[in-house]
Amino acid sequence: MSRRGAFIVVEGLDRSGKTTQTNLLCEHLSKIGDRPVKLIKFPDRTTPIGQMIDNYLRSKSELDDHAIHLLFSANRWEMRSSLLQLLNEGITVICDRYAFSGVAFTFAKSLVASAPESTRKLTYEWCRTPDAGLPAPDLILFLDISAEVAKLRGGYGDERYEKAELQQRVREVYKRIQDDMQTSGVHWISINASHEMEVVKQEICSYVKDLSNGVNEPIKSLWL
Ligand code: 2DT
Repeated sequence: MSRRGAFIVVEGLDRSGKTTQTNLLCEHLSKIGDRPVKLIKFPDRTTPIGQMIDNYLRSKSELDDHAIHLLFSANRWEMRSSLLQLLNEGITVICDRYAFSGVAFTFAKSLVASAPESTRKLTYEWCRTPDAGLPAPDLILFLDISAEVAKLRGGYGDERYEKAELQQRVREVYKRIQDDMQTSGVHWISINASHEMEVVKQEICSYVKDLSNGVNEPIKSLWL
């Protein structure tokens, strides 16, 4: 039987160069691999759920922190069957943000001192639960950057989560997720994204070679 496509997730903080690197990675894998490569992104703002998320992120609507967390997860669940189909057709899938962003951002909100009481009571486990059972990636590339370097890159944009304190918390939660993933044997690679674009690209490319011609193992599920 032919090999299924690899599922590669790129995670990272704002200003880490995630979008640029994701595009470069797609180009690279299309060149070196023997199969098509597709780039997907979460949140997928094009669906009705995605539009609710988009309105929330652009502060056009208000939602309880639990409710928006569940919408982000629902936005992944609504893509589950098409994602599995792509992988089973042998297509390599690069995914810009996934369930790890879900946990990192929502749990980070609970650590911010000014958060509402109900948000401060959110637990790490509660944040993970809605995504349990989704397809697990074969590789997670985490683009790491400090708050100081992010600031030097021109500060944050206008969206709701682009604030220095929250981003600092998000980074801490990503580290916790990274530790959990490593103990469960998931392939999580942390990349210093404060280097030049080309240097970061080369490092990323060095980790994906084995995945460029597909994968022989079955697709696993979150959280392993
Ligand atoms: P982009 O700037 O990459 O479009 O992300 N987010 C994302 C969450 O809070 N939970 C999630 O599950 C996902 C996928 C991260 C928009 C913002 O949405 C946040 C930044």
